[in-house]
Amino acid sequence: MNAQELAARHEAVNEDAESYWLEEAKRLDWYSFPTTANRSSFDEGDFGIRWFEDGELNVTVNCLDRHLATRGDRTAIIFEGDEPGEGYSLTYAQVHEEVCRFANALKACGVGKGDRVAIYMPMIPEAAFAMLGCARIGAIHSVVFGGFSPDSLADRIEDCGAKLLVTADEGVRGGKRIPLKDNADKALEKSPVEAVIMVRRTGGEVNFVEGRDRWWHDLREEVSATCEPEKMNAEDPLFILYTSGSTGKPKGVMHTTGGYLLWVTATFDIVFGATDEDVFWCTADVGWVTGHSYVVYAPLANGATTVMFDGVPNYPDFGRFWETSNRLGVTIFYTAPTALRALMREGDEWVKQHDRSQIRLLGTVGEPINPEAWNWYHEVVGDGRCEIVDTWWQTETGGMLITPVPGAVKTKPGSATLPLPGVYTKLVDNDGKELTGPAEGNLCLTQSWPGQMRGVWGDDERFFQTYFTTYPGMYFTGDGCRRDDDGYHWITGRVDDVINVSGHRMGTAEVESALVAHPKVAEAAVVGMPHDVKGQGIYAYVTLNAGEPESEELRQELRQFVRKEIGAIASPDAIQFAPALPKTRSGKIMRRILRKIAEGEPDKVGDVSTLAEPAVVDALIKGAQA
Ligand code: 6R9
Repeated sequence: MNAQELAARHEAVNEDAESYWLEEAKRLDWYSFPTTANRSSFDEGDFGIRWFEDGELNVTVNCLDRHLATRGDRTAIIFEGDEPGEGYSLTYAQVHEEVCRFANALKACGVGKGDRVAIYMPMIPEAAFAMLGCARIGAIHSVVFGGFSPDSLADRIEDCGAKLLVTADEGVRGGKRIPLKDNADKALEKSPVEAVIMVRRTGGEVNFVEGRDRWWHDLREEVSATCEPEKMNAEDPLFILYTSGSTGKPKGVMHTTGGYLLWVTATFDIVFGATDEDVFWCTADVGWVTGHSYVVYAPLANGATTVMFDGVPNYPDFGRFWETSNRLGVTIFYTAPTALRALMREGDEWVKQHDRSQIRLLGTVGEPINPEAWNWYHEVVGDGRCEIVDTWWQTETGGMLITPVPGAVKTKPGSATLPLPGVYTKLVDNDGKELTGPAEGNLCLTQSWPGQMRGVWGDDERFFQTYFTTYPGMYFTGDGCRRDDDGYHWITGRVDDVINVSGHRMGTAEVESALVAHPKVAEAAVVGMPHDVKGQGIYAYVTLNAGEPESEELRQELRQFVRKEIGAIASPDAIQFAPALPKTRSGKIMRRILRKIAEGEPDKVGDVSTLAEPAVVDALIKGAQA
């Protein structure tokens, strides 16, 4: 897209948003085309997010059926396993058949419209079949990242009331096996489901519960290869995806059918512009929103070829991304800054060994990209040839909101640049006062967009409370942002109690509650710390029970404990034993102080006079682990 075309879009949506969105809605096939677009309000009195509310469609018809006539033989999914070259391709016709079969298998297990299905899977095509199989029949999927612990899986199954779980015998990552079914069995002891569909991935030995568990390969043979799609209202739920927030347990972010699909379809087209010549590789796992939107839904809705990668960037060596890109003919590559930083420090040779001349566009997502990593991506990976799109968005936003549009927006290393058409940002100070011109503040969105989340599963109040009360009348992203002279946006990171570890969100409250569950721990406070590769690491201050000796072994034990409670991504990078935590006289932990110490800037702790015991701070500074 060129600058004029992009400007025309901005102008059109600014002038008459209703018409613009109804025109955009033509990107999709509807049973019943919507007569209205936006019917949303961020205000307390008539709060609600609604788009295309009288439209009817089915997501899988858009992702699969409508391509069959013209591109049934075109590759839809290229699967690349953990071992280089372990994989295969599937055409649109093949994926269509597998999805119909999966949908019928779900039905055979008693799943119907509106039922919830939990998916705990490796990055194999069956994960996409399961997601799309749900969408075919109007069931609501909730994918749980395969790296999460049995307890985390159990919590999510229980919260959404899943009727069925889709899993695999084992996963394989970096040559190591991951006991998915064992984990699932443990989770199901706590939160049972009626039925389990298990995909054979490794053939490893697993427990099988008669009457509850079914093998996918058996079920697949028993069911028909055709399945009538369910007509869904645009506002019927499509999926729930749990994500961490400032407080409490992860919340079930709910997305619906019409608005979400339109948003991911349009943004994929505008930003990546994939044509029949392209092979698109987004390295995210389907356990995260990036995997939902840009591995599965958006590429397929656009009839593109998408890569599903079940491995890691450093296996069998640090050249994996570039070796595989070359072998599969990848032209558009989309990954997280943390992966780039990890590869960058291994040296350029791993990149240069492999021909990358077919790659035309590079993207990043998940966290701020530091200019060094951006430049390395641009110069070394892209040979200075490819544009880079630094795409800012969130689980809550469904798809990209602030990003360069190739050909139309000049990039600056480290900036996500400008909002897409129909996205309206505002920076405010902590009192909610609008900041104009170049400024740094809290990033808010003043108007709804089709891909916006519709609610927190099972807790309507929490949706409004979490996002719309800090700055009334606006959606608060939880991110800080600097806007420069050109109006470019530079995301500075989370300003709430969310830590972004390797592009994955962790709530400090979650890690704290895991730590205090340990019998030797009296109290814990968790903050983010700068980390060269992960972006942010987890820094935990732990107060032990009286008389409990501090030791390196206990540190290790606590790390393991959190890993077991939540998953490896939550394991603290640093643990400081703290005889006491800095608290106000009313007992509130002063996180600002803990953050500064963890950031290695103890001289910036600021005013400590309101603390109940100011001397605590000196003790903490002496014991800092940074
Ligand atoms: C898509 C995704 C959302 C948080 C978000 C922000 C950070 C994402 C970013 C970025 C700077 C970018 N984030 N993309 N920060 N530049 N291009 O990552 O969703 O897992 O919900 O995380 O990630 O802090 O608020 P999610």
